[in-house]
Amino acid sequence: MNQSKVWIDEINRESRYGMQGKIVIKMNSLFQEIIILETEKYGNALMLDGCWMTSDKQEKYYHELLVHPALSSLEEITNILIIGGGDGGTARECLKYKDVVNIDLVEIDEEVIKLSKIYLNKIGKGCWEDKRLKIHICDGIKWVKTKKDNYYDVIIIDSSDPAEFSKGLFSKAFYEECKRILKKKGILATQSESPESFEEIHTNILISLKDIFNKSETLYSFVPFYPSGIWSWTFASDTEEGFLKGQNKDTVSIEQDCEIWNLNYQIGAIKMMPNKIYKTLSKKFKNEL
Ligand code: SPD
Repeated sequence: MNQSKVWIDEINRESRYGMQGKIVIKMNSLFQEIIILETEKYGNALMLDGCWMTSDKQEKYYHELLVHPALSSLEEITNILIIGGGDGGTARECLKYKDVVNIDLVEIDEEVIKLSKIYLNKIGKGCWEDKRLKIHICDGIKWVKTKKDNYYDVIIIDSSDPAEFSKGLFSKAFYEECKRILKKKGILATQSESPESFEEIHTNILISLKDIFNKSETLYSFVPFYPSGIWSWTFASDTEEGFLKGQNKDTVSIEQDCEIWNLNYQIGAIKMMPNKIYKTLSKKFKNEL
């Protein structure tokens, strides 16, 4: 059947962020509504519960900035935990580091992985066949509670926006558990929402991470069809050494392979904190920023 194109919008208060295309999949999993839309400009796009997650042709704005600031700054990376990330984009970027031995990808919704393997395979690419990647269909909050102390080098939270089943991933209790299972020099990386369209959630994430870890930095950049376009990623650690300084031996070759991220871009993005966010944080952290 020759299906006609429709507009699908993410509604964020009184704004809409939409794309036009053909619906490839529209279904309800145990957790959420899943839509895959085939568009001309952005390729196949994934929407979960009314929120855009990713698409073939804009995902690098998101995944490269979530992964490389953390991984490029560690000399040794053995074990990585990805919470969420069922489209495979985050795992694909992590697997570029040759020393990575094991990645636990913990995704609550099996359907997201199954559909991504079929319809978003330009994003995950070969990650699904890489033996270093282990898939666990499980709630990330439960997963971290079962792991022993000092286990992961990097924990990456590639979540959707806070919703009934995912809001715990934005809580202080969850970040504390992450810190417990991170190695001493380990880094937590999380998407930290938009300073414009989710300002309160965004500042709460930054405040929680600053309260819990010795160091944290937030990068600001763009994801074309997320609400308001401006997005953020936050990195936190207790390390005293070279935090976000690009010291991994693979950094130069990975920079050459990336479309958006490089160390210069990263330095600029760290300086992009909107002044209103800076002022909010300054009230609490005074001379520590
Ligand atoms: N508003 C959308 C936030 C989604 C962040 N996660 C996207 C998943 C891509 N791997």
